[in-house]
Amino acid sequence: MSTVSLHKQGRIGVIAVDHPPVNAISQAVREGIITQINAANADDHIAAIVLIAKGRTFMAGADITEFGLPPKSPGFPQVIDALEQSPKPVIAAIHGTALGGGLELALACHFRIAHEGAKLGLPEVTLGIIPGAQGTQRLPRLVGLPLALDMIVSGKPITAQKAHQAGLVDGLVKGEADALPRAAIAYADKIISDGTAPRRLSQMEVAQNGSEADLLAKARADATKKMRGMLAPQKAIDALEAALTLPFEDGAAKERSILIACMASPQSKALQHAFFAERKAARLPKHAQNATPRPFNQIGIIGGGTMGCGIALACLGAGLYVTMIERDAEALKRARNSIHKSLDENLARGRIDKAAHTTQEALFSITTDMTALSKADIIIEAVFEKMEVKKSIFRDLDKVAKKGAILATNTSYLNVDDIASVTGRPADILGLHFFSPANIMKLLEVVEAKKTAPDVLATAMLLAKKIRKIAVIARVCHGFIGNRMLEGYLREAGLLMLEGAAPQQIDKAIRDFGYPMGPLQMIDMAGMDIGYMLRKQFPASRFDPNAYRVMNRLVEMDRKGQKTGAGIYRYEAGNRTPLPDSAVDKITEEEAQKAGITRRTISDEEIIDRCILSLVNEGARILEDRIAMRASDIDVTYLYGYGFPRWRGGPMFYASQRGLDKICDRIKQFGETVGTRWWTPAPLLQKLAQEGKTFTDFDAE
Ligand code: 3H9
Repeated sequence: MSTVSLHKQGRIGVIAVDHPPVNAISQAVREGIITQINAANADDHIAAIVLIAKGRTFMAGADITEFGLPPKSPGFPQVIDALEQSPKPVIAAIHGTALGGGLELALACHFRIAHEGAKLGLPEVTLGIIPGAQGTQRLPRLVGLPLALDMIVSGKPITAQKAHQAGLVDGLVKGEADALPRAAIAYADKIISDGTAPRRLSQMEVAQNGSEADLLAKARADATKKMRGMLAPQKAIDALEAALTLPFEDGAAKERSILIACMASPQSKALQHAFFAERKAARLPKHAQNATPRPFNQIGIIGGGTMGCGIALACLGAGLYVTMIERDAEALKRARNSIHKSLDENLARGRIDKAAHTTQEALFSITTDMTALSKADIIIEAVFEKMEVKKSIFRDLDKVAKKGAILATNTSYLNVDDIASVTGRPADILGLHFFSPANIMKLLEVVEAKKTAPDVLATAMLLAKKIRKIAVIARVCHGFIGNRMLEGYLREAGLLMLEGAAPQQIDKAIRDFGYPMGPLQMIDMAGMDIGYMLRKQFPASRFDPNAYRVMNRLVEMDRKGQKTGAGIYRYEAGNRTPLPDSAVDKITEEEAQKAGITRRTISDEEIIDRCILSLVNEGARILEDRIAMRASDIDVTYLYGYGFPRWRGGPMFYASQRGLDKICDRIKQFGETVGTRWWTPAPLLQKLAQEGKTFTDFDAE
């Protein structure tokens, strides 16, 4: 079967692209479309042409795997020309998603119809580039500047309905998806009988009313604020401005030169890495690849606190039955109210409709009777982070759960092998580490314990997909991937404070690096007492004696963070803005003196390197210990669980991009200035640096 075929249906030539899984516009697709357009135009029996795609979607964009490789002919401009210049009318018939280059090809066609379930968008900025197949020039000509700005700068797709209202598509096809080919033929037939001439968007002008300069300025300001640190959105606005001020050909040339510059940028490489890393993370390890997931539709959740309720909401949203267990009537009432309140809020904010609200209410039940879990397929324990409490629950579960049920713990630090060992079914046990709030946060660490069965792992990954989480597989160690690395990051923030950097300097430096918030703001938000209690559970020798001096004192003064109105920062009533506090400065100075530390001026560069390179160094150990399967999994963990800036690709990609030799040297430098206990390069890092390799090379091997 050829990648692009042409068949005739009456007077219509149907060009069908068939390039699974998403009909990405590879060289073969580009060549095929040109060949078949020429063939259709040369055929006297064909009066109009339909461009359609087979499989689950219309073309989802340029083939990203070709990026960075030498260009292969024919390029996009030739395909666009062939479509737009066709003397016979060309109609794009869209189902699934028309994204990026896919939508740009559709815009080069003379008319567009779409199935009602389709989505249309130009998501290039999410890959650090701009639409480069004249999308920035044609889209505003068709739908006007405001919507074009919205779609291109945000990168978010719009629904077929909205596209229809805006004139982006000329016809909307209702019913089953297989109605589209018939509707496309009917539409083309009508174009022929009406004698409608091809409509070429490049020959139109962008409608203008004098508000354009303001719109562009607002878009630039919004992008600076909402897409902090990202270059592509600003560049996309430049290209859209060209559509207003230049003739089509010149605007298209400007777009192309911006695209080429963006393609070469470190940001686009990082964002493309993030795209593929996210998809790679979903792949099971070899030993589980042939495992058949166990069927599931009933989820048990033990514990109705913030975490348990968040997990329940995520499961309800996916249409799963949830039975929640609470320990007494009062806790039960609180958890039930919390679930109903959240569902009501979702309804009020338009996140779900009335039917979904009713369904989700009906899917939920709560009781204090553990035996209600006897039918559950997957049971997730989400109680207090204490080993003895968890073990006791798993002993009970072992008695109650049906044979073959999967028993998961939502621990964020504790040893899952130890928890599994108290049951007679360790193969059915694994960790599912959700991040709070669990109904919102995308990351799920799936922790494979020593005895976890392959089909249990496969089931957990399927559950993650169903509840729309980005799952990363981790193995057992203290804190798994994410929190094990976080320890060093927070340690350095604590030490930097003691050594002389003000909290606001530390947080600003990390925000300027691209995080949404700095480490100390984060600690205040999460509550300092959590770390305080957790540290008490482990031997003091695993922590730096100075890192938590200030935080410990603050907790002991009942300054736990935002929730007590004061922590590392102070907060005014009803306001979450962190304000500097001289009382904390005083405590810090006292603690530095006790620790024998002479405070000094610290540069932002040192703050960034100490916080970020501590992540990288521990990440290298995690990789070496096989806690993570791939460096890119560590990146995904940090992008989705900890706010690491996506346009930097994740800590491991960032280090690779900077050069592992340079990273190693910097770590050794810190070893000389602040001590070697934490600042000795991980053996894997040293090895890769010596061999001139990157973490990406390590993944590829
Ligand atoms: C562009 O178009 C530039 C233009 O302006 C022209 C410049 C000249 N290329 O996501 P999934 C793979 S930039 C290559 O799991 P879903 C993906 O890696 C592009 N491969 O499926 C995965 O591979 P594997 C603008 C691609 O159903 C498999 O397909 N377009 C591409 O959850 C399945 O993908 C975009 O940014 C691609 N373009 O979601 C759209 N897309 O199985 C990017 C996917 O080996 N794509 N693959 O892991 C998407 O957003 C989603 O894939 C989509 C389907 C929503 C389409």
